This record gives sequence, C-alpha cells and structure tokens, in this order.
Amino acid sequence: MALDQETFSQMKDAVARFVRERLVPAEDAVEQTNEVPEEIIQEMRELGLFGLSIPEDYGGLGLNMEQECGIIHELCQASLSFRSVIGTTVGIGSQGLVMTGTEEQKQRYLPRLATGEISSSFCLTEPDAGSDAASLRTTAIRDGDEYVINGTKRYITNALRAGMLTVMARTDPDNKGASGVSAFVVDPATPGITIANADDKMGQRGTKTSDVIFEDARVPANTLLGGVEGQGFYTAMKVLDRGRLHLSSVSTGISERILEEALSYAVERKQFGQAIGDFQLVQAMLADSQADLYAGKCMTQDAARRFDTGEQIPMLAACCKMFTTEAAGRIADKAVQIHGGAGYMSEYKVERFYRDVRLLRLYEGTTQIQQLVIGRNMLKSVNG
Ligand code: COS
Repeated sequence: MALDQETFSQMKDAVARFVRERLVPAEDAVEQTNEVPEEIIQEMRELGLFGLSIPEDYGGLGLNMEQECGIIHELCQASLSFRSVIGTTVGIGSQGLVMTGTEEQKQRYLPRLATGEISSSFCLTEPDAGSDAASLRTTAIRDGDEYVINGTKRYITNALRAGMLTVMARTDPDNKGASGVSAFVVDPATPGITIANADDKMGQRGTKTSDVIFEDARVPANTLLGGVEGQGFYTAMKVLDRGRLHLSSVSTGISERILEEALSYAVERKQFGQAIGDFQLVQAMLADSQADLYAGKCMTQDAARRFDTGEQIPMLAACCKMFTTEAAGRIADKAVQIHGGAGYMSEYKVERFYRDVRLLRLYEGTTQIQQLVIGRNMLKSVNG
C-alpha cells in the first residue's frame, strides 16, 4: 500500500505549510498551557494525519513506511507535542490491529481511528516491566465469554485521549515468558479501567502520558487480538520495530528544525565584530550536526524502503533509532552551545527542544536496548 507520488508530494507540501503557518506560531501557547489546542487537533483530522498508516479500505491514507517517515519528518519540524497527538494512532497504538486483527476487530476500530474520531494507545510498559517487557505482570484470565484484566500500565501516551487501547497481558500466568502474553483491543470506557491524571514531565509539554489501571475489567473474548492467545509479545515486538522507524523520522525532523535555529542564530549573532557563524569553531559544530542529520535521514529512508519490500528489519530499525535519537541529542546540545547563554533561556526555542529530545533516547526502547537488539542480531547471523 502506498499513495501515488503526486498525491504524496501534495500531502507533504500541505503538511509543511501547516507546520509553518499553524504549528510553529502555536508552539509557545502549547508550552505555556501544556495543551495542544482543540482547533489544531481538528485541523490535523482534516489533513488526514490520524489515518496516515491505516489502509485505504478502512478509510486511511495507506501510506507505505517510507512515505510515513517523510510526512513525520515534515511534521516534526514543530514542537514534538503536535506529533504526539497523532503518534500512537499512526504508530504503536494501531499497528498491532492492522497487522494481526480479525476483520471484525478492524471494522470496529480502524475507520474511526483513520478519521481521528478516536485515538489509540499502546499499553505494554508497567511499573516493573520497562526494558524487560516480557516480564509484564498484567493478567487477562478467561472466564466464559470474557477475559478479566488486572494490572497497571505506566507512562501510556495518549491514554487520556484514547478510544481504543492495545493491551498486552498475560493469559497464561503459569508461563512467565514471552509466549504467555496475549494482546487485546480494549475500549477504555470498560468498567474497571481507570485512566490516571497526566504525568508531569521534563519536556514535550502538551503530550499526555498516564497510568492505566485495570481492576477486574471484563472485556469480551472477541477483543483478543487476532483471536489467538500467546501472540501478544511477538506482535508488540513487530509493532515496536516499525515504531522505531517512525521515531527515527521524528528525530530527524526535529533535528532539522533545531539545526535551522542554530544556523539562523549563528548568522545573526555578532561577537568580536562579526557573525559568530564566521568563526570556524562554530562552523565545526554546525558541520557535525549537518553530517549527523544527513546520515540519519539516509539510513531511515533506506530501512523504511527495505521494510516496504518485506525485508526483516529489526536490526536496521534499532540502528536507525539508536543513531537518530542520539544524533538529535548531540544536535540539540550543540544548538544550545552555539546560542551561548541565550541557549539556556526559555525565550529561545533551543532550550525547550533540548529538553524535548531527551525523551527520544528513552521511549520505544532505550539506546541500550537498541544496542542489545543490534548485537544479538549480529551474533545470530553468525551462530544461526
Ligand atoms: N519480532 C518478532 N519476534 C521477536 C522480536 C521481533 N523483533 N524480538 C524478539 N522476538 C521474539 C523472540 O524470537 C523470542 O521468541 P521465542 O519466545 O519463540 O523464543 C521472544 O520474542 C522473546 O525474545 P527475547 O528472548 O529476545 O526476549 P528478551 O526478553 O530477552 O528481550 C527485548 C527482548 C529486550 C528486545 C525486548 O524486551 C524489548 O524490545 N524491550 C524494550 C521494550 C520497549 O521498547 N519498551 C518501550 C515500551 S513502548 S513505548
């Protein structure tokens, strides 16, 4: 599935215009209020942004991965909280359903996700299961035509906005490993589910994460994703592989914006009687960032293309996620350095972006988890 090239180019131009004319001017208000304005969310719906990755048969745009990365790169040239509004619906919240859902499950949710009528969230992380995702403790025990879910999910992005949750829970409590986990597509309005207040965070103000608490929440048996028990962890891993490419384009998008801010400042700011950009030590910082950005864009595009041809990309996705998110950290750090004292002041955007990009190296698998995935895959290719 993919959009034809001409329609895709028009979409990309429309998103770039939206970023320039609507999102960038709204950045300060989002920072101050910790909310993305509803009228902007409505415009995102009208642009089709919620349905980027949902197949056309269910009302989405059906972009392939390379195209999705292209749009996300554009969108992320404004504060990352705007992308976060659509992020889970385009990515990890919906893709388990797209990949493995039954027809009835897809019909139930995908058309409404595609229009942005509802959003989705991905409920994997728990208080005691972060990097070690396979150790999750939430249980879903079969009882007649229902499953009874108990447990707590943590830092769940957009749970407060969600109309559908993809929930990983252990259906076989005697099996402590990956194969004891199943996935469910759950209505958050189900009695016994509580969405806690939003967490207070270092950055990305306007994004919403919260705990999701399940207390004897009874869900119909037909919410079991794909109708098969024991597949939930594998589905989550496949969803995360894809999500790591999406996040790589988030990282390159915001990196491009940060570098633009640094370059503009280097051209405008004068010291010792000339623009600081004329000094070679400042040029060195700009040059390192430019090379980081270019490398990250190329590798993300290459891995996304390979994904679209059906190639197995867990190792490449981990390489992209590790490199682009670490690069975003380096680029933001140099942008602050180029701004000097001004870079520490909230008045300048780079102070905010520096805090915002710190999250990239943590969520959807820390840098250390990406290293582990890369290393394991390298050894597997030798040892079999
Ligand atoms: N695709 C499909 N299956 C996969 C897979 C992938 N990318 N990666 C692992 N699996 C399978 C393995 O083949 C193995 O299958 P078997 O049960 O048949 O043996 C099973 O999953 C368990 O894999 P593994 O033994 O590698 O699991 P570990 O618990 O050692 O670790 C990591 C797996 C660390 C890679 C995983 O837990 C992980 O990605 N953690 C980070 C979680 C994360 O990103 N959290 C963010 C939350 S969402 S914001």
